[in-house]
Amino acid sequence: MSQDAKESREITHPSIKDGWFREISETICPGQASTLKVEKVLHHEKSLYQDVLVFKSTNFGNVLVLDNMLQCTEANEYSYHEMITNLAMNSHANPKKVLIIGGGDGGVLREVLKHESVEEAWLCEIDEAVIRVSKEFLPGMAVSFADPRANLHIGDGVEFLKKYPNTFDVIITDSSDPEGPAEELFKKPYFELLNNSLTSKGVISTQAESVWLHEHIITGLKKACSEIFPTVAYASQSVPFYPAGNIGYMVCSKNKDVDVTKPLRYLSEEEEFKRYRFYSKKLHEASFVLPIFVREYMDNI
Ligand code: SPM
Repeated sequence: MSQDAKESREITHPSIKDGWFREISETICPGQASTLKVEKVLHHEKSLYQDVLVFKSTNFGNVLVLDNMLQCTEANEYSYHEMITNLAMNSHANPKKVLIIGGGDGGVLREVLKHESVEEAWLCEIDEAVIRVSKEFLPGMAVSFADPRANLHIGDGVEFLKKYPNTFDVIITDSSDPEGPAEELFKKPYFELLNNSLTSKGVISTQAESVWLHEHIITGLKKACSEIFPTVAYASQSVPFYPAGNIGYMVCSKNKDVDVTKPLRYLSEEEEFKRYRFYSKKLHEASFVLPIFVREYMDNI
């Protein structure tokens, strides 16, 4: 085959059929599949850790998919990244040193560095491929890797945490689902390490799946966190690109006197409109108000 023919050959992927990407997982979203219409596959590789796919969707910009599970769409990623970041950042009085575990696409890093108090932001991502493809295909998310306050470590989050006790004011875990490389990030020993790496009034947030689909994951996380942190609360939001249109976060603080459901720091409404497209003080507070069926399985843990 000539070089020209090779270059023009279309990339295909098993999760794409008849021009539609389908996210199917009998363990993470049993009996339900999210679909997005594909304009063009931009990149596919098997990295050291996972299957990495990027495609251009017809309506939602470029899309990152890891191990067949959709991570974010360019058009709406801000909804997830603003919430997972600011629920934690604004529950700390003065976050100077921040760590992101995972988050190789750079979306959380971008949001963390919007805070003037931040002197250093570290990002520990196990898979260099995620960072590399995000810089190429998701530039609006990867924009902050060039910030002088950003420090990048390619490696295992658990091993990284062991080396940095009592170091970070805020740690945000922006992981994929609890299968494959992220499995350990949903277990109690991981939260013990987070607790150990936080400064005295430190705060964490971690992606904690959907109230509609993942009762077993959420209750497991709440139990583990409640055995370690004096302050634990679950927040939930609507999101267009995850199954059931919903995603949640476990937010915990080492400070027993802080109420993470009410931000310690916030902007005027005018400033919020300049800085954010989704998060606001009001939405911070509202995201912790949970439906009765969720309180039934979570309140007594
Ligand atoms: N920075 C974006 C990374 C996204 N983190 C993944 C969140 C996964 C949510 N689970 C959805 C359930 C089905 N995949």
